[in-house]
Amino acid sequence: MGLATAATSAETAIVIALGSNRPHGRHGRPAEVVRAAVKALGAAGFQAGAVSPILNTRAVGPGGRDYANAVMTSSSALTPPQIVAALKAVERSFGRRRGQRWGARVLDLDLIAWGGGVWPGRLLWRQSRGVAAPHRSMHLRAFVLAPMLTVAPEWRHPVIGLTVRQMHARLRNG
Ligand code: PH2
Ligand code: MG
Ligand code: MG
Repeated sequence: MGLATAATSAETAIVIALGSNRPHGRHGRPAEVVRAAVKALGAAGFQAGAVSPILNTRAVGPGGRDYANAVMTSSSALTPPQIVAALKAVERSFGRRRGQRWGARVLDLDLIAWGGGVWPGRLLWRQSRGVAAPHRSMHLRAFVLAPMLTVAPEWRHPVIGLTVRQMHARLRNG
């Protein structure tokens, strides 16, 4: 499936993106929040395979503070909706509340890739509005592709057909 993570046969290699652009009362600055989140994800059943460097990135979208962004590989036997529910529980444990505006969040955890799988299926992937894997806009986001280049450069997007390396190059070349 193109990820370096060792997965048992019942499990699928996954990629999770981490982002923070607000300090946390206990963990501190966004980069420390991301580091703490990798540990919390391990405790929640998503043991880290490879973790990218934590990059400082300009906020995309409504003006906000810079983000600390990273991605990590893991593996899971859960379905994407179950994985996303578990990620939301970790976000809540870091104090994230629904309704926070887009530009400011103490912790954002997104499911980016679910092996070579497509959820909820190839025919529905583009238009469905619920959980999707791969993440619907991962191929457009440098703050996902740049860290992913360091841990899963050869992962191939099962709908778009390009590797992370190719998607990243395409972004840069406009
Ligand atoms: N996440 C967003 C919106 N904008 N910008 C950066 N640089 N990094 C993010 O993780 C990010 C963002 C919504 O999830
Ligand atoms: Mg996000
Ligand atoms: Mg999110």
